[in-house]
Amino acid sequence: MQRLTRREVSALLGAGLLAPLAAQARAADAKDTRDASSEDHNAQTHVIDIRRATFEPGTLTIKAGDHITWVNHDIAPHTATEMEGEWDTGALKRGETGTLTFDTEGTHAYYCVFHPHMTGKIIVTA
Ligand SMILES: [Cu+2]
Repeated sequence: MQRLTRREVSALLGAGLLAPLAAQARAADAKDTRDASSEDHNAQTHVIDIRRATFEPGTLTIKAGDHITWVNHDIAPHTATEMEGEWDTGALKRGETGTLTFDTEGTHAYYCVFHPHMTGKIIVTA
């Protein structure tokens, strides 16, 4: 079980390492690409767009080991935060991205801490 902690995500944001991931995630959207930075075989990066205070798609099914990149297109800052705070992208300003890896099967409900009516669901399969 290896999820990025909030501190690790913040570290990535601080190092400016997440911006290039957005472009990488776009490419991964269209085709199956291997992620050289991961030890997982065939791990994919999925993109969830945040637009008009909505997570798109609202429900996403992925495989264990896959990555998800949230991209905020809104002027307002948003977060993707697990309901009980188990994981968190931190605040994403307009144009910023946050990427997390999901290694364990299960269903994750999440929301935006700034706009609690914004909710989404991630289903991680084996
Ligand atoms: Cu929000």
